[in-house]
Amino acid sequence: MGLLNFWKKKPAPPEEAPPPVSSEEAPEQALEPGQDLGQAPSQPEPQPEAPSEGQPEVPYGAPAEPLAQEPAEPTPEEHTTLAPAEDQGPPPSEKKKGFLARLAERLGKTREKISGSIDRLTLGRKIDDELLDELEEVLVTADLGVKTSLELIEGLRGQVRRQELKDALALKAALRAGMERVLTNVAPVPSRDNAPHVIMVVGVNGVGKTTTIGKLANYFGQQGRKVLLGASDTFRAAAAEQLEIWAERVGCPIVRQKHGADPSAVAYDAVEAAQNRGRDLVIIDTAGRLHTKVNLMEELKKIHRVLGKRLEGAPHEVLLVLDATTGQNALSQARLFHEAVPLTGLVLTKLDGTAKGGVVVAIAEAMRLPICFVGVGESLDDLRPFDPQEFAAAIF
Ligand SMILES: Nc1nc2c(ncn2[C@@H]2O[C@H](COP(=O)(O)OP(=O)(O)OP(=O)(O)O)[C@@H](O)[C@H]2O)c(=O)[nH]1
Ligand SMILES: [Mg+2]
Repeated sequence: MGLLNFWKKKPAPPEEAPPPVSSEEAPEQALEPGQDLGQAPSQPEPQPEAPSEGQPEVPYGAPAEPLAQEPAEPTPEEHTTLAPAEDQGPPPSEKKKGFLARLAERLGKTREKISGSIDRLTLGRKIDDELLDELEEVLVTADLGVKTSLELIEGLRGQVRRQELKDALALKAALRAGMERVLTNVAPVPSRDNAPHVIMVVGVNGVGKTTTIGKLANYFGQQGRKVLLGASDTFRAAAAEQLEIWAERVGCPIVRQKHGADPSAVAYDAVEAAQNRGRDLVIIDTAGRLHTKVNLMEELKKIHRVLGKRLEGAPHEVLLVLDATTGQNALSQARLFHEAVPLTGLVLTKLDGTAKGGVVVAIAEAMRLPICFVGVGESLDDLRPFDPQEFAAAIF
């Protein structure tokens, strides 16, 4: 279990505060202190698409797709700076409770959709086959997907016939157990121990990639990991600046180049810089792209290849970020991204404020990919390793 274990690895002894990126250290071309500018990133391959000049006919996805969102700069939050451990607020147990409470609160719409509907459905009624048919409809509309819903309901039918599910409470408990089974039953990721460990983050426009990277850098930084960010979104204006703001908040270095630079070259540089500077975790941001745009998916493949040329086995993880509010569309995104670059895990963002949280279950089942993290808000600590039990508990 590489990925999931990787997240849980024993924290290294906390390093001294990593050098924050300052604007002096960050000239236009390559902002990484210690970056060897003279050493041009090797260009192991010809460049099929140069995002700088020949702009893709469709600007990385936005207009055609209703799900694309105008990405916003991260909002300043009270708890965005890495304070010394003592100032980090409540002890972990309380923190966990706090997050659980928040998760439950923010999954409110999904819970209302599923749990609330079961309450209404069962009110004064016998739990029988007919009721299960109606329940199936509820699950489908909560975006669990037809196949998953059908399987969950089929799993309940026997229990209903044996009259084991007498009331709404028992029905919910059985459904919750079924959901947990689906979510836990995902393919393991081959284990790897690497320095630096390279994570590439991909996804369509505005799903929350950059925000997630900021949160991930914070999460791993707090565990004593030496994170370095690579700004391979060289396409969208101000994308690198946005990532830089996160790097500053978290206090980790960033490698970037000028707008329009080859994203693969930035990725290459980032790994090289991490090796030179003893950073043990590199997270590469990429431009949002429509999963249906073949040339943009080719570019993603190229980044993937170039990373592998710089460091054997890299990227060790490819995380697809999915916006939970897009519901079933997330499934086709997952499929097409997985065809382009082998995904190792998923991150589901914006689980706050959507009634479509059920899509988590559908995707986990369909893709057999672990859901590594979920995002439930816009602040630095609104990201958590995904826990099936916790998730199912928050829904019911
Ligand atoms: N409510 C909520 N908002 C989120 C979450 N994650 C990200 N966002 C918001 O989603 C918007 C887009 O986030 P970005 O991180 O810029 O998304 P992106 O995928 O990097 O966007 P592009 O680089 O343009 O493709 C921002 O307004 C974020 O604050 C989340 O878990 N919950
Ligand atoms: Mg971004």
